[in-house]
Amino acid sequence: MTKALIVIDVQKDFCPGGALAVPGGDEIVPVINEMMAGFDAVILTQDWHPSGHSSFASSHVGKAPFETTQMPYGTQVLWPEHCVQGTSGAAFHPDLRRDADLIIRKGYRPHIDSYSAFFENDQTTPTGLQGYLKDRGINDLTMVGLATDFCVAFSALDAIRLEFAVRVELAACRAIDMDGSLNTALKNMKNAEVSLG
Ligand code: VGL
Ligand code: ZN
Repeated sequence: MTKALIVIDVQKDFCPGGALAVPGGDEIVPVINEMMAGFDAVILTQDWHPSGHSSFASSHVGKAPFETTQMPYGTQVLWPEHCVQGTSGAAFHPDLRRDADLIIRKGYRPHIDSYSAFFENDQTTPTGLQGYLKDRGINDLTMVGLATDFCVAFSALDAIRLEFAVRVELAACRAIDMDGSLNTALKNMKNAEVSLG
């Protein structure tokens, strides 16, 4: 088994004080830093939206953050503006170790959001991560980061579909948890046989 740690979106905007703060988001940073030594590869993902991105409520007339809208690819939650390319909010948490092998950016196409590290929300546009892992012979993934119920869960479910062995280390994740989204995500991951720690 060649094992990778996939660190999802540990960025300033998802930590307390940020534009889309996840409660306790910063608490996981030392836990993740500590875990990094135990893997053959460490990969960071970075949510990376152009300004005016279609996942922002401000891009839709009459919509407020956390409402939903219909996109060509299905229902999309509308978010506060966050992780805009090149802004300080899009930067990694300042204490997160940066000595990773790869940083993969996602959410940079204006008209489509991307929760998963593998595919955008249309479930078909690839980010390239699958090819990278395959080329390196990596078949075993541990996922940590933000947020459990969105980007971490979508990444874990896609990884199972792509036939990786997948573990989500819940002690190194934090959730947004809106309208029962955390319970739904946990249930979906259990049903898909993601190993939950
Ligand atoms: C995320 C909402 C919007 C995440 C990213 O990282 O879970 N959530 N963009
Ligand atoms: Zn985003």
